[in-house]
Amino acid sequence: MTIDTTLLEAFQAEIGKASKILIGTHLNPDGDALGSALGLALYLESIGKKVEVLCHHSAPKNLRFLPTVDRIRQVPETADHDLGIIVDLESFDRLGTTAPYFENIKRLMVIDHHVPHEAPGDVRIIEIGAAATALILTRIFEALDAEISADMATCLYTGIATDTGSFRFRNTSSSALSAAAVLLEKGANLELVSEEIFQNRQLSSARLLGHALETMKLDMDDRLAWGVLSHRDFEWAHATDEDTEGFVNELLSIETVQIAALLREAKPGKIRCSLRSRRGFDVAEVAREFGGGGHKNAAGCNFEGSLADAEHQLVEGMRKCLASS
Ligand SMILES: [Mn+2]
Repeated sequence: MTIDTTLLEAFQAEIGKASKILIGTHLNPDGDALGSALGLALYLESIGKKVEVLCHHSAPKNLRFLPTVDRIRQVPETADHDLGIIVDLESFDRLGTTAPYFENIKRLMVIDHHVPHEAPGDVRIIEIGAAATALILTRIFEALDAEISADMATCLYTGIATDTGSFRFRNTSSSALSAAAVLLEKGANLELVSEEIFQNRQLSSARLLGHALETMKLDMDDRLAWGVLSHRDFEWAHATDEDTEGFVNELLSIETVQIAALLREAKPGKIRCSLRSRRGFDVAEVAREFGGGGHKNAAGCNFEGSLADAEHQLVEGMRKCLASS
């Protein structure tokens, strides 16, 4: 993957004109969202820019190891930013409460790899084929011959490692692997990232995972699997929504399963769904039917109201998807 020269020039021109830059990313941030935002902030500061980083939510437990993570704010400390850059974001409302700070900013740039629903911004660097936003940024920094510090490398490596499921998902391209190699050379702390992200399950999370697997439901010759976690289950396990990270992949790892979903009601009446699929099955389409989105093999959507209703609707959508592919 190489960055288009015109886009690279546009990136440089926008950065060149700006002195105060506001970076934003999506709510419920993952490793790519925060790794990209913080890595970009470190780069911009290294070339003398004033930078603030906003996110609707603060960093989840497993991402608190990220260098400079404490700088993330929900509200900017200063005004008059002359450029906003939003990363890893396909739709404006995913900025949550930070959206107003970007809506009225002088110039706006978007760097992302999702299938875009909306196309805000004056400059859009959107590479749908890229495994992670952090991969796009790594390629930009390489093309600009930028100095990549060890902290920047750890942030960017985290983005690529998490969005590729530690280089196991189908989006793991040769570009993702070679960028990871470059970042390791620059001092990315692979051991820290691996331990913090992939071997750091809370006890509450382990209990809830056990429950989700035990009560898992199967359909269509065991090709469809889904788990349902009610608010009561969360209370029983003393768990929060972030404890369910990765559960849906456990369902998809079952030999026969082609489409998997996890429905969870961490807060009463608010149901969040994660969808995963093997090649050939487009769960982003299912998610879009319910106002969500994502990638072909990894998507999500939300429901309000009864968990049983949400389950009924989502399972219908998944059945249709499985039958039509
Ligand atoms: Mn991403």
